[in-house]
Amino acid sequence: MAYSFISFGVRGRPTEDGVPVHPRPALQISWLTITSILCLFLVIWGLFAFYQETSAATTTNTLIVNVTGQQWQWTFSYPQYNATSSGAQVIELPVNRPVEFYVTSLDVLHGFAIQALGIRVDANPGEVTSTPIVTPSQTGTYAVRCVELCGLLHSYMWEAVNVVSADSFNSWIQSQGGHL
Ligand SMILES: [Cu+2]
Repeated sequence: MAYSFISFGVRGRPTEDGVPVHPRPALQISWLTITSILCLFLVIWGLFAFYQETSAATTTNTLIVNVTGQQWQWTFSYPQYNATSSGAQVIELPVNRPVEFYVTSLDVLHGFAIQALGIRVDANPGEVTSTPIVTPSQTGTYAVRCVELCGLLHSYMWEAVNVVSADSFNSWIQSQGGHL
């Protein structure tokens, strides 16, 4: 752009028409070819990285958490442990273990988000949507929020997530009625 401004710029009112543009097939074809190859390269690279991540995740012991939104609370269940946490206002996740959320809704559209883990997905009635697999790497307390305006008490539709050590998680799961 800078080059064009300097070498082709005209000050004031132009007095004559610019040079007509002639087709340059060699330039057009090479431009299309080069940009197509670049795009293809990025697509193939992206797909390769995506599948690599997906297959790596399925071989580890991913924790599955089912999430159900309803006006105006979240219910979490841990199917691998037969544990359910309903209206508890706090759930736990083990640190350094991959986790995948399966999200749905009982009534209206809700939005399930844990900002600290980079998770944000719609909770649709009648549909189950899975999130990307994430691995919490630091213990601490984070927030689960509803990020779709879903009615009167929407702003109260949040819970805390405690990311804890594996031992604490195991005892918490048992306190929720789960079996290890
Ligand atoms: Cu909601």
